Amino acid sequence: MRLDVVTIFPEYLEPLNVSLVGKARARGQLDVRIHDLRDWAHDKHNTVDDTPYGGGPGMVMKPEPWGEALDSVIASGEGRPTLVVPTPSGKPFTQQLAVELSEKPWLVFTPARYEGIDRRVIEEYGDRLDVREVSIGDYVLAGGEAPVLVMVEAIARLLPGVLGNAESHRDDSFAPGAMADLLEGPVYTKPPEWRGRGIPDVLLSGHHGKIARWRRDEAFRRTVVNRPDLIERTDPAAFDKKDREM
Ligand code: 6GU
Repeated sequence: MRLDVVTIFPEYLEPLNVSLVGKARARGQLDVRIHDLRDWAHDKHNTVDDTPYGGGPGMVMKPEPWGEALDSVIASGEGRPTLVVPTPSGKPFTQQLAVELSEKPWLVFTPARYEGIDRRVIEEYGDRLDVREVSIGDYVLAGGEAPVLVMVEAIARLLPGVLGNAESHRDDSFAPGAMADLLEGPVYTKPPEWRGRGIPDVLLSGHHGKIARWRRDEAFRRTVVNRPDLIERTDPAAFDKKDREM
């Protein structure tokens, strides 16, 4: 998969050199290209923002540098990328969207600072490309760079061969399947006693059926406490008798 990011803070994307995403790049599973938007701002001060029409606080990112940047990035590859526009006004970034985006060959991210990008840029590329305006949650960040880091990590770990073990995302919270819409439960490792605290006996029992039941109960309990909205939106048929007794 190819990923391009156009930003006024290329150094903000340096974490993409590290850990899972960094290793996927080193292995050639991900081709990540970071671009400085100011390379396409041609005045003396490399200006990329201006005051909003209609007044109001803050600044708006000018359309011309974005247009030149995106034309250049698009022309540098084969076919049409999917354009991912991070904005608190976008549709929610969910595991389902991460899966969908992980199946695309080429994504271009346009993290903005200030009050966002001149609307005409989104309209212009919306006529030519699949454009997704996406928010990572109900809070406001100063710019889209941190959301790009979040989205790229969520997408990259879904690519074939990026996670060590092919089973590693089967039980993820929000993964489709038997535990759909339940959060993951607690996990334990050695030592068997730490500061007077032991391990639930069932995990030491070797009884796989009982362990699976315990994990489901813990997942259910955690979901009721932390995310009752997930229980509400789930088809009651997804729950069994034991769940209902909890
Ligand atoms: Cl994608 N951008 C900004 N600036 N703030 C956000 C966001 C995105 N998602 C949630 N808050």
